[in-house]
Amino acid sequence: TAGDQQSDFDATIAADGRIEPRDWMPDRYRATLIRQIAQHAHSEIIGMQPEGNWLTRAPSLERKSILLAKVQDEAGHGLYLYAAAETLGMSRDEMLDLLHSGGQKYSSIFNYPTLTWADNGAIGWLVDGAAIVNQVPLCRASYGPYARAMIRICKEESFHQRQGFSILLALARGTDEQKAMAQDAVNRWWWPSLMMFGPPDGESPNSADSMAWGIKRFSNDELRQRFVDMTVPQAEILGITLPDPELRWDEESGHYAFGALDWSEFKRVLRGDGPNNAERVRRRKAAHDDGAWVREAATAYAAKQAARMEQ
Ligand code: FAQ
Repeated sequence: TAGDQQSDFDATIAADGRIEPRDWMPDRYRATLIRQIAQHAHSEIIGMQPEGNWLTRAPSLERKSILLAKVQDEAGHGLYLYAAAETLGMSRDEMLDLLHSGGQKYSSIFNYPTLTWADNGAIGWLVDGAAIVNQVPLCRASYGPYARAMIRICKEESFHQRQGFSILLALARGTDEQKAMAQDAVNRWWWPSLMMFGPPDGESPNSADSMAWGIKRFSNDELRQRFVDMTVPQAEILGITLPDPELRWDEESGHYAFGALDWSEFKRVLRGDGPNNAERVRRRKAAHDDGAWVREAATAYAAKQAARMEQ
């Protein structure tokens, strides 16, 4: 009965077990997972654009091959995540249509431009750094396919974070111009990277359910604080200043205190009004349209193989 199904589900969640695709689950649990996993997948593939912009201009062959591998990893993450979301019953075509029409979101962070080479360092260090802090707890999310995808993604993200740090470290040890370039990139990416964790806890409508269902394990503000605590000592090693005059160690709480985020900017970017929203979506649609022949060829090939198997 429906009551038995609900109590099985509740017992699995209470025991910190995993819900698998064929298990019964409440409609709202399914819907929130589709929302979050699709948004996450979209972020990975839209997130290829800012750094993809620098592939042809990387300063050395080594940096170029590292960046190429990193951007390809993001495509791979998108694929694992779309596959995980598909197990919940929404097709990839449908998710991509929703991305293109604005019916599903992608992370605010990818609506900012990459103006200099140092931006690739700031993205790796701060954006991938924030992604790791947010995603390590998701390796224990209650939905099996999502949690398993996250394990591999997190391993790759640590390489991404290290390569970003390495770019900034090289610049920070370089000429005055290179140091200034690194500082400028960090100045521009710091606050947007803090916004990746989502709105403050008091204004996070999805958190209560997601915490009760074991999808989220920590709140938006808790993870934001964890990221700040982790990043400040790394900035000291780089000799780079984080652009927050209120940033200071707070003995009492055992954490770094930091200044207020400009949530009106976050809302503006979510509404589609960030510096690069229009360009990101336009390029995504163009790439999708240009790839139509590949999808057609792959579908025709699969049909031919299937017909052969039947003979
Ligand atoms: N951007 O109620 P909450 C990466 C939306 S890392 C845009 O707190 P929730 C790696 C939220 O969806 C980036 N929208 O929501 C990489 C909701 O709207 P909705 C991707 C945001 O879900 C690095 C509304 O605000 N990572 O790609 C943002 O409980 C370098 C209210 O918020 C993930 O997606 C935002 N920053 O918590 C790739 C991680 N924040 O959906 C390439 C998985 C909030 O009701 C290069 N996701 N919103 O219309 C999560 O952990 C959660 O979804 C949160 C938001 C924590 C992001």
